[in-house]
Amino acid sequence: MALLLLLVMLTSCAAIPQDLSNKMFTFPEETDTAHVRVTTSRQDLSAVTVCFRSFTDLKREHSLFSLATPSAINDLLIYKKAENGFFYLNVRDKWVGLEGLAYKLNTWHSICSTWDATSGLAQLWVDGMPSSRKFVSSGSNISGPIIIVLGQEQDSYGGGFDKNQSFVGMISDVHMWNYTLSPCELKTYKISFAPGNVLNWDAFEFQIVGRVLLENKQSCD
Ligand SMILES: *[C@@H]1O[C@H](CO)[C@@H](O)[C@H](O)[C@H]1NC(C)=O
Ligand SMILES: *[C@@H]1O[C@H](CO)[C@@H](O)[C@H](O)[C@H]1NC(C)=O
Ligand SMILES: *[C@@H]1O[C@H](CO)[C@@H](O)[C@H](O)[C@H]1NC(C)=O
Ligand SMILES: [Ca+2]
Repeated sequence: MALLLLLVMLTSCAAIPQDLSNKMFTFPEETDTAHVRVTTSRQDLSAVTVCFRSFTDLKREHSLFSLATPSAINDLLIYKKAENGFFYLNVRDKWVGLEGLAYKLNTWHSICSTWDATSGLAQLWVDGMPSSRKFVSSGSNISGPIIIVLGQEQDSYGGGFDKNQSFVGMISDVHMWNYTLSPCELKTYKISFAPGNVLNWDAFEFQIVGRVLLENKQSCD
């Protein structure tokens, strides 16, 4: 009975939302294991916006945001290719390449991505600058139980990690909405935004696996 109670407490602890204002996840080394698993109970998204901030010195390709469902491993994947300014955006296991988005090393970047199932168009915003709007996938929702992974790229549902695609650096201010934010909101995400209604950094449900640290953001004032 006591064991059962402990188990119940442990599982519910993992699911208690935490206010991460002024915090960041630090991914301090290259592994094929360390990651943050983020939880949402949403199961049917006909449109989506994801925004976050990240900092890295990786010159190689790396995953920034990996969302899988049982029916589509790359149901929403934001992936930086090695070439300067080049990203892959995957939705529903389809992908497009987006060129010319300035991505300096050792700088905090504000990255947002939108997609909607009606038009099938996706767009990436880096520091308030938009990519071209490109067709990825239309007509079906992101549906089924969602696993979101920060720090690794999923090749299977919740796993299949490759250290050559892992993220090393810091990630903060992760928000997700079930609609596309307006261009004005995306342009100014750097400065201000309303909290996400699918993922909210101020009430964030997550589990850390391996060497990932939840730290205060660094500032000198
Ligand atoms: C897609 O999601 C929307 C919003 O949740 C829902 O109203 C709609 O029925 C879904 N479409 C399909 C084909 O499941
Ligand atoms: C990772 O990259 C290194 C260097 O390019 C390569 O030798 C190795 O085979 C890669 N590992 C995997 C699992 O792809
Ligand atoms: C988004 O989620 C809200 C609940 O937070 C719901 O009321 C709304 O209908 C959803 N919108 C779409 C487009 O599915
Ligand atoms: Ca992979």
